[in-house]
Amino acid sequence: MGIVNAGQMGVYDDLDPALRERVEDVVLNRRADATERLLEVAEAVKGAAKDDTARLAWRELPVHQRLSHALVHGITDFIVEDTEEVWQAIRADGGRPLHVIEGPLMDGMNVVGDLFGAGKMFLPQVVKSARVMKQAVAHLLPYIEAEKLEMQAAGCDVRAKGKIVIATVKGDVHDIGKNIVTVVLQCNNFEVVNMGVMVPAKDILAKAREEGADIIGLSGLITPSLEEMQHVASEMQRDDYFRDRKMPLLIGGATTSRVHTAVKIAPHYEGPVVYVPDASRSVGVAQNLLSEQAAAYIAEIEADYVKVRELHANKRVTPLVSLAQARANKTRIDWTVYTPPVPKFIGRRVFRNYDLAEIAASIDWAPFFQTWDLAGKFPDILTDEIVGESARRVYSDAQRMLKRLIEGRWLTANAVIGLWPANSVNDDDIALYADGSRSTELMVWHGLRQQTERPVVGGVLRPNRALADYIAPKGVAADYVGVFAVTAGIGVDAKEKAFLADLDDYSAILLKALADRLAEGLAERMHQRVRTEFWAYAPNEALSSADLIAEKYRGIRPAPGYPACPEHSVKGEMFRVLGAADIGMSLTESWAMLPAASVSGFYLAHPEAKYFNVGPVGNDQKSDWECRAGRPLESVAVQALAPSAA
Ligand code: B12
Repeated sequence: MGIVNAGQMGVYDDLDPALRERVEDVVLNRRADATERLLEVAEAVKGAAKDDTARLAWRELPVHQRLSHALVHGITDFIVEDTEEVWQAIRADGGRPLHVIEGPLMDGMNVVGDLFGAGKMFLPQVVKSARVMKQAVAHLLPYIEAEKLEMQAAGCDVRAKGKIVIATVKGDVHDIGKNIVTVVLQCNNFEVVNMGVMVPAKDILAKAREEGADIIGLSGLITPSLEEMQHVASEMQRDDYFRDRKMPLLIGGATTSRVHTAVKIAPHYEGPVVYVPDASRSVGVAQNLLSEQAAAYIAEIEADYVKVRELHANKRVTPLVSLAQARANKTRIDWTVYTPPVPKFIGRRVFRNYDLAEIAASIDWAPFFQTWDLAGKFPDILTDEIVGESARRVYSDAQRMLKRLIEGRWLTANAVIGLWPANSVNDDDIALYADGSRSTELMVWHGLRQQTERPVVGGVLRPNRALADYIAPKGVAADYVGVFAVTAGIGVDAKEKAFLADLDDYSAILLKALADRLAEGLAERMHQRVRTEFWAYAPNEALSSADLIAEKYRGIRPAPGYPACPEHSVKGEMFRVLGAADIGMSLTESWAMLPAASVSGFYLAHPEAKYFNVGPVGNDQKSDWECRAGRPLESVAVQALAPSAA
């Protein structure tokens, strides 16, 4: 028989696995020496119980300090009872439920804000604090609603401080950054209406109007979203509701920048358009825009953007060579001494329900910390003097969630790869063929070539590269390429919803960050298997995780959108030949992939294949590409040819 103290029950999954195993051995009578083995670890656990008492010493503090402690440390365990206690005290003094928020809760959040502003607290902790705040506010909501009804009946104004409608633009599916910004703004007392992803301009404007928003915020991860942001700005200009109010427009997300905002977006709208580089900056910007000194702040931003535009206009145009010259200076590869390796199979292969534990072993953790705005290399970041503690905590939370995610099969990971005969054609393109006869084209990947003047290094002129350079030209040798699409995002939405229903943004963001890591991990693992098993041009490759992350292997896996192949629309053809729909993947009108935690690309096997930046291309290349591909070349930097190359 066992006696359970319900007040001391922990989360089963959170138990130390070694202790849990020994307890289970006793409970389930799994081995003869189970009792002795449990006693062996009992002493250490007893110590931990003592530590717990110390850990809970803050519970002896006055309730206001307890709230502050809970907020700063992100502890939700007692938040409802403490909030209720404060509310009862405030009510007894004739106060309002809002005073609990504006008083002790905001005091606590101000401590959080100050620590964050001073660089003594980092994003993961702030999002955890926000979770505490949200739960406290949720507890107060019924009281606030009841009071609102009473006040409305008495004709009072119950409008909140500042309201921001925020959305990821049409065609884009990424929302971690936007969700982080939402949480940070909310815990600084802004009301945020988060519209989610893939939101068309007209819906954003309709919502902003309906909600009586003060500010609109847009987010986007991939380059096609930049054009959509311009479109939203133009639509705000066309609509006198926004134009007359000069409602501010905030711009954020991985591909956005101050220069792009100043040069490409702001000119489309008379109201203030402000680029916000990260979540920590969003509060100051929103506060400034809604403050009494807003006019001066806006004038400052506008003056800055005028300067940015001038600098941009006067920027020395990067000298370009003509496309013909660039082609004449392609990567020199001696095809007579190279025999392209032949894949073990030709065609596509589908991998459903990929083992999540196997993928987890291929995770590169460095970008995970970037998500949380923690700068540093992994694993050194864990012992970093400044962000180390924060990094360790969020990493340990991630490890714990990853374990639960794997054991509970929260997500489904699928992959599809294809290995096909291929040759470079028309200098810059890569044609994929259905079979070894190379008579039926499956698809053509229309490539872009570097057109900037190349430097001379060690007496040698650097080539004007295109990825097609690494594939044997048609008629020269029988070469091959691979194509892949992987996702680890199936199931994310349902689980995220559950976390959000629990007012747990921290876990929702953590989950998405893990799904992204798993997608990248699966891409890494499939590439490794292609090199060693399926194409098998490196069957004996034996690299450490660090060497794999440092890409010390032969071959590359360029992904459309990356600098060597910035053109996104090829994903349409890739998805068709791969039959990516079979594994639950699809594309939006801007070529973003669904689910969001997905990666797609090509495999090139030549030992000299490397990543590079295509950079700006000339109008001659643009028209040549459009002629070859039969569609417009969008979202790629195009500039007029320099006079010398004309
Ligand atoms: C991690 C990552 C991924 C993850 C997912 C990222 C995610 N969930 O957002 C995975 C691995 C899934 C991925 C996939 C792809 N990626 Co990626 N990815 C990155 C990477 C390395 C980091 C992005 C990130 O998560 N940053 C952390 C988050 C928190 O930052 P954030 O979103 O920018 O948000 C912050 C600020 O921007 C700001 N903010 C954001 N929104 C808003 C909104 C408002 C109103 C405000 C005020 C502020 C604000 O505050 C946030 C918090 O501080 C970047 C490179 C880089 N260094 O940026 C490439 C990058 C964004 N990816 C890129 C590409 C091309 C892709 C793929 C298309 C590649 C492919 N073919 O498979 C796919 C697309 C996936 C899809 N579903 O369509 C390119 C995009 C460039 C382009 N030309 O389009 C980048 C820039 C890499 C590069 N150098 O080329 N990617």
